[in-house]
Amino acid sequence: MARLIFLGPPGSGKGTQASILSQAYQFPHISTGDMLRSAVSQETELGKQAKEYMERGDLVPDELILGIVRDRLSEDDAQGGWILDGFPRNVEQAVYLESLLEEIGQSCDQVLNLKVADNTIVQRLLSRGRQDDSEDVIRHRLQVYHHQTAPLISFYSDRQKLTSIDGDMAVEHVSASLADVVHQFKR
Ligand code: B4P
Repeated sequence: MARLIFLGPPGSGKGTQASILSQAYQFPHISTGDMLRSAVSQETELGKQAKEYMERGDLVPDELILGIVRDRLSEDDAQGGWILDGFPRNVEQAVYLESLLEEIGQSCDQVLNLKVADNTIVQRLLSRGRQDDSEDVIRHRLQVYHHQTAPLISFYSDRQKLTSIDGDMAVEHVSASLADVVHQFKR
């Protein structure tokens, strides 16, 4: 088992790589972005509240996201390990996660930080073409990342939990680098 967190700018390949690792090791892939997009498409109360933030490229408010992560981590399939993709996204979420994990007797094994340059990200996301992938929104999401999410690099580095990986390689090369790291932490 392993408990892993993916960190990185939007479009760095967190979802792509978390999905590959999840299939290889049979840990659930918990993506807050996927959970939010599903809530938006099903027009749930959460989705209605999250929609405008996501369309602008802002983080949705913490009070909308913390409860769904708590509920998801308490499900049966998450007791044997998990891969968190897109959470935490700011220091408040990281502090919340730390105390939640302590409360449920778990801890994160390693934080995998995917490094990709901003200009590469803009090109990647423009070609993906999701609803929140227009150039203005992508640039705003990058600003949000640098201000709110990038401080988590030192947060987890201070806790000796961080491994940074070059995400600007072909998908299979990034996966191979990640597999080498995960191998050390898998129990
Ligand atoms: P996310 O769903 O987390 O989206 P993302 O950051 O854009 O994607 P990711 O890094 O996973 O990239 P992917 O693998 O798809 O968030 C979307 C929105 O939800 C946020 O803006 C926010 O509003 C909200 N949200 C989510 N979590 C939140 C939280 N905790 N708190 C508050 N708000 C939250 O890859 C992108 C593209 O690159 C794909 O097309 C892929 O095919 C391609 N790609 C991947 N790897 C590649 C490689 N090595 N080379 C070339 N292309 C590659």
